[in-house]
Amino acid sequence: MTQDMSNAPKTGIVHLGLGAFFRSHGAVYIQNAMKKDGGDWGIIGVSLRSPGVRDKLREQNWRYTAAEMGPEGLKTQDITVLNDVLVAPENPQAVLDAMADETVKIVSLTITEKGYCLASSDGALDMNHPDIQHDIAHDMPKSAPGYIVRALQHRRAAGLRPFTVMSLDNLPNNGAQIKAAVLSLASQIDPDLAAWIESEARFPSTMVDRIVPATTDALIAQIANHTGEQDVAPVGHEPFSQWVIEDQFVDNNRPDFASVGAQFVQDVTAFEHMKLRMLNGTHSSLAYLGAVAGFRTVSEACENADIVNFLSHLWTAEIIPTLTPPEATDLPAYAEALLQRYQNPAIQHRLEQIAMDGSQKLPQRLLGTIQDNAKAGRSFDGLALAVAGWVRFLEGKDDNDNALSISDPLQDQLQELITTAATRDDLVTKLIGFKAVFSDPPAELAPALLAALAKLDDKGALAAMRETAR
Ligand code: CS2
Repeated sequence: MTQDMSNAPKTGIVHLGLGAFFRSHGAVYIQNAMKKDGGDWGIIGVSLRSPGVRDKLREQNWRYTAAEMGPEGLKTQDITVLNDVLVAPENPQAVLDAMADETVKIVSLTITEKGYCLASSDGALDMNHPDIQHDIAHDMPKSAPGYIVRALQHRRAAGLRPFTVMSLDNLPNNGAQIKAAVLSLASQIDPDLAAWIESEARFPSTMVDRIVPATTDALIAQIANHTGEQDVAPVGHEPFSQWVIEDQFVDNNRPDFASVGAQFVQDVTAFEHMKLRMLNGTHSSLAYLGAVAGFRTVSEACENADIVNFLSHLWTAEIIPTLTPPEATDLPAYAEALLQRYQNPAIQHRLEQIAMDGSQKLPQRLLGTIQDNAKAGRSFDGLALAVAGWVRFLEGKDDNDNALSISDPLQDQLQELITTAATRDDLVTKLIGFKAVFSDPPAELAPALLAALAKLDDKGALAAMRETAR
C-alpha cells in the first residue's frame, strides 16, 4: 500500500498510546469527520513503550485496514489519518516537538489505567512511582503525565496556547483524573506553569465504547483474505461504537465529532458510570469467572446458559439499581444489547486479555458498585463472586487445573499476599487491607468475599455462578 502524502491534512492531534482500540475508534471518527467537514486533524501516533506497531505501520506508510466484524461478515475501511508514528523511548525529544507544534490542538490518550501513575483508585498521582520521580528530576520525560507537562512547558515558553488533553481511557472522570495528575506533576516542576495549565488548558472527560480484540495472526489472515491485500497491522472491531464527549476544548478547536455520530454533553458522568459498571464490570466478571470455569473467549462463554443467567442477575439485581440512567437511555435495553454484543460470533475476544491489569480495573468496574449496594442495604453476592473470581484467577489455575496467564503491574505484591496467607480468612483480611485496590471497602465485603471464595473452592466457577443467579 502506498499513500500520496502531498495532500495529507496537517497534524492537529497527537495521540499517546497507539493501540488497537484507538485505531478502531477515535481514528475512525477523526477520519470520518475530516471527510465530511475538512480540517487539519491528521494524527501523529505515539507508542509509549515498544516499536512493534510503528515498525509494521511504517512499511505501509501509516495506513491500515479497520475491519468491522459482525455476524454477517466483514466490512473494511482504509484508515489514512495517521501522518506519522513515534516511539517515545527511542526519541522523547521528537514526541515533545510534535506535541509542542503550533498546529497541534489536541493531545488524546489511550494509555490504559496504569499509564496515569495514580497511587490508588481515589486518584492522587503516585509521587513514588519511578517514572514520576524521574519526570520531576529530568527534562526528558518517561510517563504520559510527564510528556504532557513538559510539552505544555515548551508551548508556554514559546508563547503558544496550550492543547486540549482528551483522555479516552476507561476511568471515571477520566478528564479530571489526567488533569489532577498533570497539575500535581507540574506544581513539582514549576508552580507558575501549573497555574497557567489550570487556567488555560482543558481536560474534557469522555466515555468511549467499542469492543476491539487484540490483532492476532488469524485476524491478519482473515482480513487479507477478505480484502485481497496484505496488511500487517490491521484492526478488527465490532460494529457498535459510542463516544460521549464533554464539549470543553481550548479555543473550541476540535473536529466536528458530532457530525459523525459522537455526542457532545455538559456532563459525561452518567454515561461513564453506565458503561464502566454495565459493560466493563461484567466484562471483568466474565474474564475471571469465565476463565476459571475453563472458557477462552467472551462469545464462547456467553453461549453458556448459566453464564447468561449470571450476567442478567448482575445487570438486573446488582448494577442497574446503582445507576442514574443517562438521558434517553433505557438501562434494561442497554443490558440486552450488551449481551448481543458479547455473543457476536465474529469477534474472538480472549478472556485473558480482559483479565489483564485487574488491580487497576476492579475499583471502577466492581468495587464502586459493591460500595453503593452496601450503602443501600442490598446484597451483592454476584459482584462478590466476581471479585472472588479475580482472586482465584490470580492463583493461576482454572477449575480443570490448566494454567492461566496473569499480567498485572501489582502482580508481585498480590502473589505474595496470596502465597503467604495461612487460610482463606487470612487472605480476605489481607486483600481487603490492600489499599492500592480496596481504598474504602464496606464492612459487608469481607464476609461476602469469604462466602464467595468458599463457593468457588467447593463447587467450581460455573456451579457457583448458577447458584448465585438463582
Ligand atoms: C475490556 C475493554 O479489556 C478490557 O478491559 O473490558 O477493553 C472493553 O472491551 C472496552 O472498554 C469496550 O468499549
